[in-house]
Amino acid sequence: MHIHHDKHHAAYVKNVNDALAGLEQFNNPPDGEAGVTIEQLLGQLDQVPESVRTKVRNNAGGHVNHSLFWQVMSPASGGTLRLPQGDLATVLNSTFGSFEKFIELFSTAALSRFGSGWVWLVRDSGKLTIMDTPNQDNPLMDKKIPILGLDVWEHAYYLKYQNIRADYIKAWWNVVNWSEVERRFKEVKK
Ligand code: MN3
Repeated sequence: MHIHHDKHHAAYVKNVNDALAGLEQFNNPPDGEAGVTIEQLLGQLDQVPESVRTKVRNNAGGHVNHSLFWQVMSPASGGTLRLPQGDLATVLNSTFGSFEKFIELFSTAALSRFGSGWVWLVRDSGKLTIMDTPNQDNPLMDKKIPILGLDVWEHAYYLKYQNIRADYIKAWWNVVNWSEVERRFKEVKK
């Protein structure tokens, strides 16, 4: 996770800054305008010049994805120590049948994602759904709001789990920070 953060995530940050460096509209908004957050940028990639659009998509996506990823994990916070509570628990149960069923469906999506990508729990038109994205795409590119995300690129697990993605996914549930997921769920309910 240290290498993942210090090398992989850092590279996305550097690359998106490089890609946006010459673009005044994303760096120096006119007086009185608030500018564009990196999350907003993901929803308006069509406004990025075509010459750097793919680079911005991949690296802004990489930054936003990993920023969420670190926040939805914490040591000894998940697993059986602390399960989702409150409204999130209620909605997970009503949407997926049970918490265990949600874990099973999310894990299957994570295992089935071919190649590099991510699996997400998203808010979509008032509902919670599981989706996956290729590369560093983020649900915000499709107007969906992620509240939980799992990196299933090989770089996320190869050093510790080699090619056994299933073991990585299983272990990851032990460090999911449900308090943070609940906080994000409340935010998108507003
Ligand atoms: Mn990664």
